[in-house]
Amino acid sequence: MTYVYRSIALLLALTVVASPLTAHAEWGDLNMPVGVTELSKEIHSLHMTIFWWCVAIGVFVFGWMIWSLVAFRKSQGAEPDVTMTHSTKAEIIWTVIPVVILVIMAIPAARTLIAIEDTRDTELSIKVTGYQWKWHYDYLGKDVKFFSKLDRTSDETRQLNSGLDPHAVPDYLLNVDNPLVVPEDTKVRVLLTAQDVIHAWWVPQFGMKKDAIPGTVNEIWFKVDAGKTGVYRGQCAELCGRDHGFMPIVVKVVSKQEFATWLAAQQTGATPTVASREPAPSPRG
Ligand SMILES: [Cu+2]
Repeated sequence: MTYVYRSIALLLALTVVASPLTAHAEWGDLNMPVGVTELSKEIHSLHMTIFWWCVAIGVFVFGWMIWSLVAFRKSQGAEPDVTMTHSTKAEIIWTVIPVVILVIMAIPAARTLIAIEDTRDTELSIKVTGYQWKWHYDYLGKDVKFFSKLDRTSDETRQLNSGLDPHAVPDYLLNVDNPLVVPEDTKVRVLLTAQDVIHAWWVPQFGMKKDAIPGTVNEIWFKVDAGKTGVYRGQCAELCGRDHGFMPIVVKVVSKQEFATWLAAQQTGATPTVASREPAPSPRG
């Protein structure tokens, strides 16, 4: 047994040595963010459920393995069993148990997948079109549409030999001229498509990411929790050419009241954001 105690002591010593290295890191930062939407929370909770299942399986399998290695070592006079070459009973057990575990895991996973695809009862639909290299937002049925592209300051600064200091630009390369504005506590359906090549609309805090493909309409939805107003940022997440890294996404989540005011202002053209129009159709049609 001295060997076992020595091993435990070594493990403890290693933990003590390693702890100052990890003390700085916020443990929560290592995990997937919870996000600010109904779906992102559901996805996070599924992720945690499966994570703890995996931890339990890992502890069981490695625990049993390590115990077997230690308890039945040669120095303790363990004799190998050379007669056992096949056991139908063992095979059935180690097949049935994992199958049962997978089926149990599939239940919450299927529930979440169904929720992700459920776009019923949406209160607002926005068509998002990816362009090289900007986004176009169209509030369906609201007569509000505009382009959203990298903000001018970032764009000027990023040019080769611009002589401008990127550190002096707030939210460098992460800001746009016209952010997408959506109300909190509202189920918003996003219809994704693209004009030229494949892009992907991704705001990590919203939990969902999907490709925007020319000739195809993909759907995602999000419902930002009440009280989670603010600015959320994202990126194009599908390599779409030279300026793929320069077409950020900014979503401004506001109260329902503020959204109604903003929408009305857009409709009457009171602010310049509606001035950006769709480009003329390409010669190919
Ligand atoms: Cu893109």
